[in-house]
Amino acid sequence: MEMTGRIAFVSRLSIRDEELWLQALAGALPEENILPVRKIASGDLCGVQIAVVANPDPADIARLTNLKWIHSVWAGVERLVAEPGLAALPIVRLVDPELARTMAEAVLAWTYYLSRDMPAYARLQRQHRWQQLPYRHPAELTVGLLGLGTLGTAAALRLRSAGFNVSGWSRTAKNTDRIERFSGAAGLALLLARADVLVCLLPLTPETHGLLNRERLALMPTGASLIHFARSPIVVVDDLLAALNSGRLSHAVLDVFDVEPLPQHSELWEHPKITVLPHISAPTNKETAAAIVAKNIRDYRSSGVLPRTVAMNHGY
Ligand code: NDP
Ligand code: OXD
Repeated sequence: MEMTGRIAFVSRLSIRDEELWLQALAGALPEENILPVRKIASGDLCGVQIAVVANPDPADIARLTNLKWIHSVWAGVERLVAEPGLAALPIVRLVDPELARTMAEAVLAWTYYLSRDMPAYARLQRQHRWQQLPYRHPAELTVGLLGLGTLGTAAALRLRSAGFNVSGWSRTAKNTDRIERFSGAAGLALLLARADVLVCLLPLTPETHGLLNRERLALMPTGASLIHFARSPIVVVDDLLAALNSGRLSHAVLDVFDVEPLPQHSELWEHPKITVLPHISAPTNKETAAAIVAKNIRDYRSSGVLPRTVAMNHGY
């Protein structure tokens, strides 16, 4: 096995953002030659064995005919997994404790936003109304976490430390201290029924696409809220709007959308029960991410063993 050769950076980012990534990667991996794919001479493309990618154009990856594996600097890899041309290539996704910390912070922040009734107080202020709503202690509320992976587990622990009750749902059944865990369709129904705040941190896969539809949203307690930080198609937006408009659900914090940036004409911008966030719940820290990519590539160079790869049969 040849353990040297160029590494291609393949992305559809702006030139500026691409430069920042290349700087961070060069700083973390000075012994490697990492170039944007467009700067690699066509005769040298066949020498590239590793691609570091951020929302890549599959056509660019197809030009790397001897690629051995792909390292995504994003945590969610649903587009790579769904790309037929890439099905045979091992994909490594970003697993970064700093990303998990940032996401856990966001989950706690927006859970407080809902539990301390900030959307209601903002409405009351606009109406010049002085009205005190009952205080709810965190221990009175249950947060249902869909997904208990790297990000979901960090969020669950942060919520527990803040005193919230936490129930989590994952594909495989596990035991975790102080977190009630569910799996399977029956488990999901039980979790939804007790979730005052539902937080979605699932990967987008064929199983999770459209998961939160009318029937499932109807299982949540009246007045419950949703925080969606994963991928838009997991929630059926029309069904969510119906649940908000009918008063079954009280509020939704959405960080992810079918089209990003959210188009100007979208009705979601003006909806009084929706908070629109521009995909900022967990911004990637380029330095910590580059250090993780560097470690994975160095380990591979020295041992020939790939880091943990995405399970293509499960889609995450
Ligand atoms: P992980 O792969 O570590 O965790 C995924 C979790 O979802 C696991 O607990 C897994 O179960 C569970 N899961 C997967 N499929 C199912 C299913 N069919 N039924 C029940 N549970 C399921 O992912 P991460 O925690 O790292 O990331 C989660 C997602 O967060 C990413 O895929 C991405 O879409 C999103 N994200 C969003 C960001 C943002 O800024 N908005 C930033 C980063 C990520 P099990 O434990 O059994 O495997
Ligand atoms: C994501 C990421 O998957 O930013 O959204 O890593």
